[in-house]
Amino acid sequence: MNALTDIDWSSWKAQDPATLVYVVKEDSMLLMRKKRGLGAGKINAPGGRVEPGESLIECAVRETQEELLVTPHDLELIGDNKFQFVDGYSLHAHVFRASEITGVPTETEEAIPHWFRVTEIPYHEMWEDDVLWVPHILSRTRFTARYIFDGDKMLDHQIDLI
Ligand code: 6U4
Repeated sequence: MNALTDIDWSSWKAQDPATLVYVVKEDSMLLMRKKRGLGAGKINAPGGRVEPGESLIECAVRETQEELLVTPHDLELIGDNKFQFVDGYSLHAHVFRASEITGVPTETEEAIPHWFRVTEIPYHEMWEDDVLWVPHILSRTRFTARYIFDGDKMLDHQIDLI
């Protein structure tokens, strides 16, 4: 499996539903350097796997609280990313934009927070796909996307605007 066409997407269901939360305030975006878990060492947004019985919004808020000790407000769903890994793992990450937080972003055991100007987002330190769709968060363009990854190498992708 190394191409999108190798998969029957109509019956695809991720092993793990997950969320990502991009806080955008004025001309800055709140990101973080991940210390552990999937994508450790990379710059990413707060987020993680949905727990049993939890809604997507509840997961998005909880993960942001756990990872950066802030509470995001006014969450808007902007897109969703279906990641199929060649080792069989799969993750469906629902992408939210938030326009407000309460609290001060603080380092935790999971991550170190960083504000970046939206013109200076460090795509070279992020997952390979992020450069393709993080701009849609900034423009509030809704999207749905599918990817094949081998580890952290993107083999194929398709992003559709909706
Ligand atoms: P545990 O250890 O289970 O508590 P958890 O925080 O639930 O960890 P995590 O952070 O290890 O999950 O991994 C899931 C996160 O990885 C999701 O929020 C999305 C992120 N992720 C995975 N592949 C990604 C990719 N290609 N691009 C991206 N984020 C990705 O931007």
